[in-house]
Amino acid sequence: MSGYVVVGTQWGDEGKGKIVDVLGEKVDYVVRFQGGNNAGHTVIANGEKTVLHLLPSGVLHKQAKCIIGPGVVVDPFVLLEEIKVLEDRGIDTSHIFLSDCAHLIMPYHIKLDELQEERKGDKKIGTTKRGIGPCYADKYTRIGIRVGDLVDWNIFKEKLADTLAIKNEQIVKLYDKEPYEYDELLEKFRDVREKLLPRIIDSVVEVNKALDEHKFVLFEGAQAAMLDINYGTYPYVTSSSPTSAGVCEGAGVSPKKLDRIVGIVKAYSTRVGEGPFVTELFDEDGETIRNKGNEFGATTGRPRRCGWLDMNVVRHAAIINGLTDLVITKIDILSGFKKLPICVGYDIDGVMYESIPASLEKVYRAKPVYEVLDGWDEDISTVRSYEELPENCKKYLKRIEELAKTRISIVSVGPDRTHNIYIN
Ligand code: 2SA
Ligand code: GDP
Ligand code: MG
Repeated sequence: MSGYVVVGTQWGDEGKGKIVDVLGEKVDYVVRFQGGNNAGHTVIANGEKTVLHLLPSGVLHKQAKCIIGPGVVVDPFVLLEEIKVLEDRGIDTSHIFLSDCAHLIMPYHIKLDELQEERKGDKKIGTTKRGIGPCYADKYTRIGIRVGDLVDWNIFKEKLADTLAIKNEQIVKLYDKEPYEYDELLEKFRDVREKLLPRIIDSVVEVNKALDEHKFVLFEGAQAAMLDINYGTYPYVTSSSPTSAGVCEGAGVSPKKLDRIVGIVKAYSTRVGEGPFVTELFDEDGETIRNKGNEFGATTGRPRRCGWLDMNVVRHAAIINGLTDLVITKIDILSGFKKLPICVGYDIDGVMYESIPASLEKVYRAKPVYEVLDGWDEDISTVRSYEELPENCKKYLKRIEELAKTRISIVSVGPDRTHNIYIN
């Protein structure tokens, strides 16, 4: 069995897409298990940049069957556009499949995401406005429409009628906006259905069979632990579980089948959207990181908030995911800083915390407790072996391993597929 999981350990944008693409060369399957097109996963191969939102980041490898799993929420219009963009570039897309259990993001979900954010005013979450929260809400309220419902047009027509009646009531009564026209909406889905039908599969059966046959299956997380609906900084989170537990739930796979759980750690912290961020920098160092690291949302283009590495966050992720390995990314961006503070705990009202308290108010009051390491000046983007790294860079990496109690197996020193140091 080879079930391999890649998850974000911070607030997303750690470089999961890059690492999934790198590992994707050797795998039989890449499976997304949660989130939707709120994700922006960047892959740079042969000098060409591809930003993926719904498609698994293994898509550039023809041998890797790419599955959008049961726990994902799917905007079918975005999916078809993403597939078209690849096809226009001459990339084969015949290996892309979609679970019949995945839920459909409907146009009214996107509208409601916008309206809910507007209504919250300065208490807004800072969502990507892709309809993610409202779609998951309908799933759990049991009025969602699933990809599999598209297979029988009569079932789809009936479900759309039932659900639209409820959604229109919300849109009109709560927000005083125009209702959606049933016929118009239905018509939009006629073409979508035709195009998606050949890609709809029972992914649970297929993925479990592959694991039983010892095929290599890579599960690709979107977002990250601190955005987890249960264990993140609620309510400033996304509406799914971007953790190894999310794989079991969102791909229909037993925990017994997960062999390695790889946490991607950016060498510093970023966050996009609202919510507490204990090590956030508001000074020149923050600006330097944002500019050097090109820290802008891969889906919305929003500037990402930047700060020092927070090991309380990474430790939290290591525990809830059961991480077996760490991959450190973007360490090249830290070259040139004289001093590199690492947050090793929070001081909250005089008490030292080495975990993330559930109370948001406590996290807002937390002061970072830093251990300050010496930096290095060398450009490390051409380094390909651990031994060649500057001594202070090795010390930084060693300290991360100690604090997370987890080994580092890859260090990424640039955005390209080839910019990696492998550690045995
Ligand atoms: P949502 O849209 O309901 O999931 O938003 C809820 C919170 O989750 C955050 N979130 C993200 N954070 C980092 N990266 C994400 N993907 C894009 C990227 C983001 C972008 O790769 O850069 O382009 O802005 C992502 N998706 C969701 C979001 O900011 C909210 O805090
Ligand atoms: P994801 O959401 O976790 O897949 O990450 P994103 O793609 O949203 O953001 C990561 C950004 O960092 C992308 O622009 C990547 O091309 C880039 N990147 C990934 N790894 C490295 C690295 O080691 N060094 C540098 N300089 N850039 C990297
Ligand atoms: Mg991203």
